Order: sequence, then structure tokens, then C-alpha cells
Amino acid sequence: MSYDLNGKRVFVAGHRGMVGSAICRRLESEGCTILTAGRDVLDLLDQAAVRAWFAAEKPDAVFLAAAKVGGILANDSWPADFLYDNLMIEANVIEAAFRTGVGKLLFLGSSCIYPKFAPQPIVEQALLTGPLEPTNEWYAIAKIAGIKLCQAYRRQHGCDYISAMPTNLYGPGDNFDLQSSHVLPALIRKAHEAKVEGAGSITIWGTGTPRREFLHVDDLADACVFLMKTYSDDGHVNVGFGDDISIAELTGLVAEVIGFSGAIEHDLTKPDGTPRKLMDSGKLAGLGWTPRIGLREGIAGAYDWFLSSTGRR
Ligand code: GFB
Repeated sequence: MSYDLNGKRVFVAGHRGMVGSAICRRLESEGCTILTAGRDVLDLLDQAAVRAWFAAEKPDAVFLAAAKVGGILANDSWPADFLYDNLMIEANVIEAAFRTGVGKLLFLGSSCIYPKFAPQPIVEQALLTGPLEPTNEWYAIAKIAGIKLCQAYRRQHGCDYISAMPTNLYGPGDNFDLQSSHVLPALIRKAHEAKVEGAGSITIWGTGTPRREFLHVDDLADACVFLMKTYSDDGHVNVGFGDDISIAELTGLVAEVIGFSGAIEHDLTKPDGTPRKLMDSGKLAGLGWTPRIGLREGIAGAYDWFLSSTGRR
């Protein structure tokens, strides 16, 4: 089965974010019309506005990449925002897509949907088999609801709505704010600033022992387009890199790429979160897709983007 994007009107919800902008870049070679709507034009939290926008624009397909996102501290600090905003965005967009006859929709979730102590690597069937990681359970519950919305609209209305669960992402367009960002952009900024200022050390959060799997956002965008074109089923699909690394090792790698050679200190008042989060992406590999961008190469590119986008070059 294949869904042809050529000639279609394709709405990328969240096109200003890291994932949405990567999907827009990837779609440029697909011969489709890319529809976007900035927050000034369309508030995705506003049900009536979303319905009106869909009725007027009539997209054929939707990539649902809009979300309230952030790193471990942001998730832990703003549980209401992470739960409410994400529930509203996905419910509004999915219902409006159904009402206006959108033929195909891809919903983006996150690997934090899985139980904190899920056996590694984590298979899709691990969903809802145990308690969640407390620092991000609000975000996780919203994302689980998004998967269930896609399944429910498929079951009740026959909608071809699918879900992809990416692992931790990084790349151009990332958020480098030290309070709200994920670990990789934070390490890039910390190592760069320490190098420039001649500081003797950088401080990372937690023990450095948690392990994470990192996928470049351009690989994710390619996987999303691949799934949109080839996948049509009820079950969500993991999108990972296939290998993980400890936060301490990652810090060493980032420091090496950036050229910072000072000491690494730990702020143990900050949470570690899930001890390990490596996904099994065998289902996606079986469909014929594998990632291409290695971690060292990807970090170098992300550093380059950080320098040019923030005028530090
Ligand atoms: O990337 P991160 O914020 O999110 O943190 P999660 C990953 C690990 O890096 C944690 C450590 O163990 C952090 O304690 N870490 C070390 C740092 N230094 C830093 C730093 O300077 N900044 C940050 N942010 N972390 C998120 C979820 O979990 O993963 C989201 O909260 C989402 O909901 C996302 O699912 C993919 O991997 O722990």
C-alpha cells in the first residue's frame, strides 16, 4: 500500500518547531503543497479556530508535529501546560481532520510514553504495561491519548491516522535555553560558552549515568514521510537510532566536537529521570527504513546551526 504525496495539500502543524521545520524541508522534494499556519494565524488550542481553518484550507494530509515540548526540568515544572496544551492540540487537530475528510494523518508522540522500567530495548507492545517516569508523566499521558485518538478514529470512522514515536531528538531548530531545553542542546551551549570564556569546567544535571538514544531530526523527518507513504495500521511505530549512550559519555563527545577540554561537574539537585530509554526500532527497519546521520556528525551540524542561528559565529 502506498500513499502518494505528489499534488496533495499537506498541513504541517508546528512548522516553526524543530520537528515541523525538518518535515517541511523534507517535503520540498515530494511535489506537494505545504500548508503552514503560525500561532499568530491559528491557535491550535482554540477548537473553533482549528475547525474553521481546516474547513477553509481543506488539507489532504496532516503531519501533527505541533506540541508543547521541553526537557526534563520543563516537564517537571509545568505539568498543567504539558498535559493540557498537548491534549487540546491533538484533540482539536485530529477531530478537525476527521470532520474535513483528511485522508492521512501522522501523529508524533515520544519515547516517554513507555513505562519507566520497560525492558530494553523497548518494543511497541510495552505501552501501558507499567508506571510512567514521574518527571514527564503529564506529557506522556497526553501523547498516549494522541495514539489512542488515532486508533479510535481509525476504529470508529475508518480514518487512516497513524502514530510515530521518536526517541530523543536533536538538530537544527533546537531550543538552546538552559532551563527548558533537552540535554543535547544544553551541552552544546554549555561547552561552547565555557570554551569561549576559558572556564575550567561545565556543570551537567544529575549523575551522568542515565542512558539516552539520540536521533537527528532530519532522519526523523525522513522516517515520517516514509511512514506517511507506506504505513497504514493501528499500531504506533518506534523511530529510533538503534544505539544509546550515557549522559556522561555524551558530555565527553560534545566537549570533543566543540573543543572544550575542562572538567565536568554534576548538579545533583537536578533529576536523572528514566535510567534508560533505548527503543527497539525493528518494526520500522522491517518496513525498510533506517537512520543515516551518525551522532558525532549530527552534533557537529547542530553546533554549526547553534553558532549561525544565534549570531555567535
Ligand atoms: O534531555 P532531557 O532533558 O530529557 O534529559 P529526558 C536527559 C538526561 O540528561 C537527564 C541529563 O538525565 C538529565 O538530568 N542532563 C544533564 C541534562 N545535563 C543536562 C542539562 O543541562 N539539561 C538537560 N535538559 N538535561 C525528556 C522528557 O526526558 O525527553 C520529555 O522530559 C521528552 O517529555 C523528551 O519525552 C524526549 O530524556 O529525561
